[in-house]
Amino acid sequence: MVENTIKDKDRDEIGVSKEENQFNFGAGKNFEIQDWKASKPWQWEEDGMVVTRTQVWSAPGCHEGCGVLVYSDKETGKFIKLEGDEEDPYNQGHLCPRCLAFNQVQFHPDRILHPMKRVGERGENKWEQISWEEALDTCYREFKRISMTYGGDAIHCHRGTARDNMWQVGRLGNTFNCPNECGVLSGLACYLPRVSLMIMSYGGMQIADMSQFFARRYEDPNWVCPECTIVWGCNPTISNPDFYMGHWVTDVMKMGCKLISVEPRVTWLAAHADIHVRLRPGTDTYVAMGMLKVMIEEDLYDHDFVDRWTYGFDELSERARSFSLEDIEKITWVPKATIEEAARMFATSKPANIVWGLAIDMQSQGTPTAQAVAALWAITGNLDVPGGMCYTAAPMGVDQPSAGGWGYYDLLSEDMMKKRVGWMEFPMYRYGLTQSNPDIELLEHQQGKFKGAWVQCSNAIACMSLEVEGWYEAMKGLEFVAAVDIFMTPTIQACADIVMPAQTWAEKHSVRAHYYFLSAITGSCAVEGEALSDCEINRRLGRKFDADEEFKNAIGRPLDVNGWPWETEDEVYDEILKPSGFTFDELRENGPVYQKYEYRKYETGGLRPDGQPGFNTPTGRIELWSTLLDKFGYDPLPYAEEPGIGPVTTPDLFEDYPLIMITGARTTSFFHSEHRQIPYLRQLTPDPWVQINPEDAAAANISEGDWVWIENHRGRCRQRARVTYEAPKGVIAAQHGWWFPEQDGAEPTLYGFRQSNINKLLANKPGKTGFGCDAKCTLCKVYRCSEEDL
Ligand SMILES: Nc1nc2c(c(=O)[nH]1)N[C@H]1C(S)=C(S)[C@@H](COP(=O)(O)OP(=O)(O)OC[C@H]3O[C@@H](n4cnc5c(=O)[nH]c(N)nc54)[C@H](O)[C@@H]3O)O[C@H]1N2
Ligand SMILES: Nc1nc2c(c(=O)[nH]1)N[C@H]1C(S)=C(S)[C@@H](COP(=O)(O)OP(=O)(O)OC[C@H]3O[C@@H](n4cnc5c(=O)[nH]c(N)nc54)[C@H](O)[C@@H]3O)O[C@H]1N2
Ligand code: SF4
Ligand SMILES: [Mo]
Repeated sequence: MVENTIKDKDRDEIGVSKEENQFNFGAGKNFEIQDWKASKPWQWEEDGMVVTRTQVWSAPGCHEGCGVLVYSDKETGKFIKLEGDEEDPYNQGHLCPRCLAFNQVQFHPDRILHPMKRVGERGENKWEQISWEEALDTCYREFKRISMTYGGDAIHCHRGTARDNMWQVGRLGNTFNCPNECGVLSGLACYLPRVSLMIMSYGGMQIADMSQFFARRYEDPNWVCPECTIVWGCNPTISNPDFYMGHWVTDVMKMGCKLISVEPRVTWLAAHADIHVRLRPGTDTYVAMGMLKVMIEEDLYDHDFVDRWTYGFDELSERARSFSLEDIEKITWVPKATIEEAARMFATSKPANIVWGLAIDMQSQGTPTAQAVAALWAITGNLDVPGGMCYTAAPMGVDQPSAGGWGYYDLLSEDMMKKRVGWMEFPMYRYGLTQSNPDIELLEHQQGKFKGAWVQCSNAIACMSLEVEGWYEAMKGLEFVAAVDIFMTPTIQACADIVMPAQTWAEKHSVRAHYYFLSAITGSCAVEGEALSDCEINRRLGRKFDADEEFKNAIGRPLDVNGWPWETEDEVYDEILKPSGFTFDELRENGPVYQKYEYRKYETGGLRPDGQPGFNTPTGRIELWSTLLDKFGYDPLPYAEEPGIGPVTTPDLFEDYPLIMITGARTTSFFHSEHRQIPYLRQLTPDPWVQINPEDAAAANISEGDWVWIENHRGRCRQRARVTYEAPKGVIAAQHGWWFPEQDGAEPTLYGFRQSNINKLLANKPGKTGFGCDAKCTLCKVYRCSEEDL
């Protein structure tokens, strides 16, 4: 057994040390670069247009950052069109409708083009254009006042889902002396339940290897095509989720990879799968435990890997054996034979991997679910092998700015770190993450602790918040709120005092540090109005605090400690890139730069800061029995429970609300709450829809296209019925993030954000570890809207 590198003292006090508490666990030290270079320069001229190679990352948002060629007018610099960059190894020229409709974003008449201040009461939709200086000075004055009067922890910095500006939100907050930064999604139920589990018991993050670590992709001789992949609670052909492209899955299918789909609906992938594990929503842990049981009892696991590299296999075996497949069949609706078949297919395919998704996080037992599913790839020896589940690295030592890894820890005192909401209650939050806990935050809001909010890239009340009215009231009651966005939103209308315009990706610079490559975002189009990049806004505001001796003395920050010491925006990027040896300009010249990728890093010492073989966990092994979960008082093994609300847990509610509800399955038309005002995209999906099985629809006298109420004990909203066998009998699937930019922005309408808001039916209720929430498995009933309702 190798020595423990995580320092117990640090962990017990405020978490782990700065170096260890980074997202980039598993970073290799080898910064050798792959022998590949884009054949085209970063910019050239063609037919009176300037063509620029860049990456799409944020505003309008997306997780991906696909490679595109942007054509702009040589004279005016105005955006003309874009094309997928076929040379880009990541998306290989593919584009979604959202990128193809980008011109309607760039030139949309509703874009926020100037800083504005509220002139009427909150919610009156009365705004007056102001200068940048006035906007930033007001923010500076107000956040300084709040921080000095009530403490920096009376401010909440709202961020949205992963985009380039995530770290900027946190760092700006730290500059105000604010430790609280997160999206308001209950239980941080987007990827982080999985990520935190992997960091704690696997010592880093793994992702299914579809050759994306190599610039030459499928052609690279080091890569091996998986023989089987499980797509679990994920719909990547639509969502391209979390730095993953759906077409990679269909590419390997064409090369012969078998597919298992663990999915209640008949998605395209489920319909094309070798095995469709059509489970009841929220019962994933039972399915995973059943598969583990079969693999262990039929001796289908990798003995060599398990013996040498894992910890707690016997205990896991005992736990898995305690489940009965007959019970699992009853609980999950999945025939015993299907579970056996899936377990055998996965365990006997070498290599095999799992593309997992949001449905794992969106159950209150997100942590044990992730633990059970990850154990499937661990005991079959699919870790860090070609075509398996591979450790990601901070490419060339550059932290992923999206994850917030970069730039923390130098501004907050240890005392302030301890005040980060949730860090004391939920110790797992201290591992590799920087977010506060939104569930406790909401309670503290309701007790009046919070006085101010910085809202950047988040549409909290229309999209992120499950407790919609709770967050609405909380944010409306604050003393000061400032927001940065590209469009007005219900959230901004409801609560903001100052609004600032953000640049789109076509207008700004940024850096993309992916799990395996670095690239420059070189937006070069003319800026619409007075928009600034998120980074520049934060840099300008942050520098006001840096220059304020009174503030620093009051909060006890040494005068020479500055959050934003850089004179220009590009200097920020040069700083981020420093470990790689590239400057921003050099990176731009080169196109995506791939670090040499090594497999089986646990054998060579590449996964641990001390260079020893093994994994970066307390035991140095993959912890199937987690020493850290145990230490924190949780069950160290994966366990299965019914969802918080459901036919078994709440039979009384089930009598009144007999349908199980999935929410938030993605569509290609929209990214979350965005794009509702983009004509091309709205045409694809004009109304919110809810999928309902034909038998359930017939029983409720609902026909295709009818407006229906979806209702439960918490509230109701209306969407249009899509009657389809895609939804299993007894289950509906409703969309999230809906508001109507065409409606009145003032109170009480606020762009109609309550009308179809499915989150009104959901509650803030995180799992025991503080991770996960039941957003994709609750109860409801559905009935037709009357004429009057419409
Ligand atoms: N019921 C239900 N609810 C859900 C989900 C679900 O599955 N079901 N999914 C949840 C998940 S996983 C997530 S991650 C959240 C997402 O929630 P959010 O991240 O809040 O959603 P978005 O609508 O993508 O982004 C919010 C705002 O950011 C703005 N924006 C986009 N890009 C930029 C930029 O570069 N700069 C700035 N300043 N603003 C920008 C957009 O215009 C938009 O107004 O929603 C959650 N809500
Ligand atoms: N076009 C588009 N792309 C997006 C986004 C977007 O808004 N629009 N959002 C981005 C964000 S922030 C995220 S987090 C990702 C999420 O992307 P994914 O991880 O793909 O998640 P979803 O599409 O929410 O759900 C995936 C599938 O889980 C199924 N499912 C529902 N409940 C359960 C269950 O209990 N168990 C199992 N096994 N499956 C279940 C649903 O039917 C759905 O098909 O997408 C990202 N990409
Ligand atoms: S919308 Fe599609 S093509 Fe555009 S960046 Fe996102 S995933 Fe890539
Ligand atoms: Mo997400």
